[in-house]
Amino acid sequence: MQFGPLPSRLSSSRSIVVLTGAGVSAESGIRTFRDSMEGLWKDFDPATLATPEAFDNDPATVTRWYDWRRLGCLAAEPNPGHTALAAFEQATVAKGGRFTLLTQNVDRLHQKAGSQNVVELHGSIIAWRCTKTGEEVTPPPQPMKEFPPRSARGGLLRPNVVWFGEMLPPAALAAADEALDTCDLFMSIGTSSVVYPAAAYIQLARANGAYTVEVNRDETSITRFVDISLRGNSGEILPELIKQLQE
Ligand code: BV8
Repeated sequence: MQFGPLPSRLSSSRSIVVLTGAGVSAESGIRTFRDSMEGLWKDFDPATLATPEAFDNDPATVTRWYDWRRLGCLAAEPNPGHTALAAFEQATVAKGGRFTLLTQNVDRLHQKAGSQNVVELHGSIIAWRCTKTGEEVTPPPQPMKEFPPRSARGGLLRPNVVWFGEMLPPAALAAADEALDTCDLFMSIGTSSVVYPAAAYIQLARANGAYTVEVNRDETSITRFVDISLRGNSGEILPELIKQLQE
């Protein structure tokens, strides 16, 4: 694959922000949200499942759906795209650079692949929390036995994800803003860029003069704003691109 001046641009960047979405985990067998064919939202309406109101109205159905997705995430393995991003971070930090991985994904595959500085903008489906005490728990890697599940203190357990209408974790927002303020390279990978505030990060990066790159199988609403948009699967493009950094 030919990437023109991009490998040297990535190699010379000193403060890198990468934003990932469900597309990065697609080649690990985890369904994306908005893909017309097999996307999660094709079979499930997010408004009826990924909101606090949905949980309040029908906690059994919502937690059953999340436990099904949780088990899929636990069974999944990082793909070459995840591994390439971990190698890119390592190479950047080894040269004294900064690398921040902002992910909208809740599957923790970036961490499984070895990425270190990961900011979970939308929380994690692997961790759950008691709605009574706020205590965080990590359920065992087996199907839950009751829906809705309850904590030892008797409170309902919910996934530690950020639902629509919920604030993102303040620490995640602060980390994202701080990294975006100083980045000289911003990469948006495998996201349809429709969910805010993450969808606005490209504009923040551009306003700060960062060089912007998109890697996506399809065109998105930000394709026209980036300096270069690479069309294809991130699990194929990223390993090839990162290999050329090291040549
Ligand atoms: C909030 C967790 C304050 C749960 C999710 C303006 C400002 C602020 C908020 C809003 C605003 N306008 C509207 C809002 C409200 C809302 C929002 O953005 N709505 C959208 C629909 C318009 N935002 C919120 O509610 C956020 N909260 O801002 O709080 C507030 C509150 C109320 C009102 C105002 C402000 C909370 C948002 C988080 C919601 N939680 N998930 C769960 O997992 O169930 S969102 C969900 O969508 C996922 O987290 C996911 O990360 C996110 C984005 O989806 P993508 O990751 O992009 O996935 P998608 O399928 O869409 O796209 C995949 C892409 O990959 C595609 O482009 C595809 O072509 C590509 N692809 C596929 N395969 C590959 C590939 N690319 C490369 N290689 C491949 N192999």
